[in-house]
Amino acid sequence: MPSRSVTVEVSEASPQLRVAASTDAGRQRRGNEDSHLAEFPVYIVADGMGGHDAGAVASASVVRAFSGLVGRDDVRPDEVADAIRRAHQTVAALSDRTRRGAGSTLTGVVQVRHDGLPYWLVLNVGDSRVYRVVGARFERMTIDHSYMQEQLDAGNLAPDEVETFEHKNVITRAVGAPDSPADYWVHPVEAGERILICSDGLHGELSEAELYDVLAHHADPGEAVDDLVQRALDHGGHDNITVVLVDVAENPSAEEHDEAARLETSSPTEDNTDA
Ligand SMILES: [Mn+2]
Repeated sequence: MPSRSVTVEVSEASPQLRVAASTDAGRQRRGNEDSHLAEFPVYIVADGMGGHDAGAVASASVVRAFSGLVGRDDVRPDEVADAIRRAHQTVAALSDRTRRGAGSTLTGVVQVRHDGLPYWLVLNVGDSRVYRVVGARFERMTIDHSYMQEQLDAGNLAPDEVETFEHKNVITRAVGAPDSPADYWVHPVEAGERILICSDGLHGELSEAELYDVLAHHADPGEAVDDLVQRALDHGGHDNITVVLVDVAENPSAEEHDEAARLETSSPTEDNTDA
């Protein structure tokens, strides 16, 4: 029985964020080559590849390249680019040393500051993904670097053929591989938004409609993450599954008002009738 735990964390540096994360080896793979980091202001997933344990070592070193940013609320975009550069160097060196062609995907968001305001710096190398829910809108924030995406872009593959496409696992950029720059997008942090970061062990098993359904069903990030991982396992768990979910509070001050209102309206007599 693989161990799996979901923790919901609210860090002091980011009281407006509720974060849950979980990873599972799945039902087919012996080990787990995914790694993740979900500590303010860094929320990233890395999916390693390579012989023996090279994939696990690669994804772990990608994540470690970001550890110096943890706990800071003043990270600049160029520091994120530096972390990615360090990750590239470390994995490329590992690849050379072990001759096992180690590589890793990397995707996620880092909260950065620009002119005193918080933004998400969205980053991606490979085919792990970032999605975002805001209101009833569900959107993908990253574009896969994969052979499948290239075939879609070229019009050689129709969207309804994706499910049965043979070469789903072929990626065209990887951390540690040549010619693999990261894509970046910048996004203001928005009240009430929910950011999902995942490896292909999740988005390869669940349709985007099902991803959205599960997210819409659970207000609690820990429950949402747990349900997502369980469904990926139920769909076969063909690959390692990693899920990070970052919830931005609707409106922090409104929430405090709600709490105050609840305290005012609950009297001891009401509690007794309930019991
Ligand atoms: Mn994978």
